[in-house]
Amino acid sequence: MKKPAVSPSKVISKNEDLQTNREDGSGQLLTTNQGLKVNDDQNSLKAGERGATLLEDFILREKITHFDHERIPERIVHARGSGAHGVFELYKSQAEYTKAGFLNDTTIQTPVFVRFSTVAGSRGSTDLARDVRGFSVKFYTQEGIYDFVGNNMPVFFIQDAIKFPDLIHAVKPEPHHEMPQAASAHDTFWDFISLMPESSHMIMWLMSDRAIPRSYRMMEGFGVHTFRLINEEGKSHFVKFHWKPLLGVHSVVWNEALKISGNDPDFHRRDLWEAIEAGAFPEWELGIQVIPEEDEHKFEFDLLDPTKLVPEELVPVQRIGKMTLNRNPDNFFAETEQVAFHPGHLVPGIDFTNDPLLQGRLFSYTDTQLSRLGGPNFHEIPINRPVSPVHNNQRDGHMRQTINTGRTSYQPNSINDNSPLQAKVSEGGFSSYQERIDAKKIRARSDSFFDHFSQATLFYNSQSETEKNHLVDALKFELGKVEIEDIRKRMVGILTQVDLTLAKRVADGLGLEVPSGPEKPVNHGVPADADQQSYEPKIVKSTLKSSAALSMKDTPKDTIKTRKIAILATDGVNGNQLDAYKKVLEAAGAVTKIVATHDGHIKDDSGKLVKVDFTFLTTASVLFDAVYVPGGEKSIEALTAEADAVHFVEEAFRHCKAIAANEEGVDFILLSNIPVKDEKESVEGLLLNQTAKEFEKAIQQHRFWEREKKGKIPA
Ligand code: HDE
Repeated sequence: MKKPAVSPSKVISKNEDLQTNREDGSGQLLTTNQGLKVNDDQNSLKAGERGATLLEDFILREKITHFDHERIPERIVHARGSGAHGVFELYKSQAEYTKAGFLNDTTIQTPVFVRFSTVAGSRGSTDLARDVRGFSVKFYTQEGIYDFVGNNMPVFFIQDAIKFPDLIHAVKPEPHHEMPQAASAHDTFWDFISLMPESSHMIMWLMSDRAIPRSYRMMEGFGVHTFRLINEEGKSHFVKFHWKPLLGVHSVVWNEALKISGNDPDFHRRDLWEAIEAGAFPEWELGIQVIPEEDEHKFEFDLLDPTKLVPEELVPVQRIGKMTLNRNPDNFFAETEQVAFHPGHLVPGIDFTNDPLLQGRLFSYTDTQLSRLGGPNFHEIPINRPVSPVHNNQRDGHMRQTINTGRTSYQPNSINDNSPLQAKVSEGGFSSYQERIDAKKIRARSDSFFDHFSQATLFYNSQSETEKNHLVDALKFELGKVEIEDIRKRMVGILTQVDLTLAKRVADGLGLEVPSGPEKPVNHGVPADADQQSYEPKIVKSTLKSSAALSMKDTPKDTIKTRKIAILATDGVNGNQLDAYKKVLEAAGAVTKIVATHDGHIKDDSGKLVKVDFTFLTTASVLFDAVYVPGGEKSIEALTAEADAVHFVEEAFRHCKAIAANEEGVDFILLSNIPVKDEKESVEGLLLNQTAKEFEKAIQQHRFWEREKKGKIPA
């Protein structure tokens, strides 16, 4: 095993590093930016009390000028995001595969900063858009910054970086009227997709419930591309990176997502923030799929093709470490907005492959920061600077913070003994993996990149019945919003190549005939002089029929930690029942909230005051994971008279959530539109006069999809 890169006592915490830049005005006197104490921050300097304002007022000018320039361009993609600090701990040295210090030394806690995001929407858009989620992790390692810049889906829409601007232009609001915001359900997106069969696999993921996560804390992360791990001997292995959330992978339903967007567009941001504030630190395990270099061509697909995943049945995921997010940022702009990720921020022991999508990204990420963060010194912004030393001859530029001392800023030099000196590989110097390349310079796509459907089919076949239903509904919704009928038809043609039943179900929903196959020519993305035929998708059948890891069905369902439970109660509630349920649920780590007909406090049946968290005006069932209705004659009378209270349980039922009720609370359920005749009738996830422990077990299941089969209730 390699020697530890550094002893733990020497590890610089990012938190300490940031301390030098923190400012706290508590109890301090107000000053200008020049440190001048300000005497009057209420009135500008005028010629007389009612007089014109004087240009001389440098205090007013400084304040207004700063304000005028307080916005920077939002990210062209992934503009909407939320961040948190944490640590990464390694379970076992991976020296066999990589010499990266943070993947060798189990005694080091590597500081990380993570940013989750949606892709298409603007900075202020809803968290619940049907979209891919970004999953970026900045590791502040002892050998420099390593950025993992991934998504919550393991594949991508396109195979070559040159198509990225087209993809994003197609999904963003349409240029003539800037609509719709944060949504792919419009003509230009599906026009592009229907002409790009290579996106079929990603479309399956995007139309699945993975695109509407319950929480950032409950989604997976993927590096997407195949990367390389390089060990001390210089041997390379291919690797796919995964993040597996310890809370399991959970989603909301589409009808719920639409309503959350209105009720709390910050739903995911708030969820992450509140969990960390409450000390319920989100955790993910880092997984790797390692493939020996010799096996590069052993698969039915090309490892360099980012529209393909490596099924876990073929190469198991080894869990090698754990990331825990344990601290919220102090300041959103300084940290979450200014953080700059780049898949090209590497450490020795990790390297790229020739995936043509990855190769293009390696250009884009620095380039975009130049306009977003205003110049080449963005690495000096506190959140971006490494905890390891930086020495080079790069100088000057906008907003330079470092004061480089000495006469030389060039190399070779004799004046400063040639410093800073290049590092030998044995001293930790980075040296690119020496891959053998013997090829023509050519604009082309590899023949091995033309199987566009086999893994889309594999994904579809791996879904549970419920997941398939949701995927069909998502396609019917999205294509139903498309106005140009030819685009809808072309998409159904593409779907015939994924699965005929899928195509038929979507076509039925759209009132279309199922075509015998994709339109010809199916692919308009053909170079001018290329032979159309050679760009036709190849029909390859995957030998693997299904892969359990692609479904969310069997991911862990053994905890209710951080789940939000609404307790519907008002004056006269049965205090014993309320307390007993609260105790059990909170002991299991859930968060309970009292939702009442009025704010302030309610009085239970023994006269005890109970604090109200929300009224039916200030919250909604879609913001909770489960609902409990305790008994109490007066309380239930008032709730029955409150239409929003009845709607609350009906909607929770429609969204397949666990619902519990006791005594008079059961009458409340029976009076609602929830299809249950009496308390003896067994309905999945509906717990009438049962114990709080039973309720806890039900909440662990997250959702009771069986209910959907019996039809939706109006809610
Ligand atoms: Fe990005 N991407 N991307 N991307 N991407 C950006 O960089 C780009 C791609 C991803 O939280 C931008 O700093 C190109 C794949 C995340 O700050 C930009 C291509 C994956 C984030 C950019 C891709 C990603 C970005 C915008 C195709 C998953 C948010 C702001 C060649 C593996 C990072 C920025 C954050 C952000 C370019 C494709 C993930 C413009 C050209 C594939 C998570 O540079």
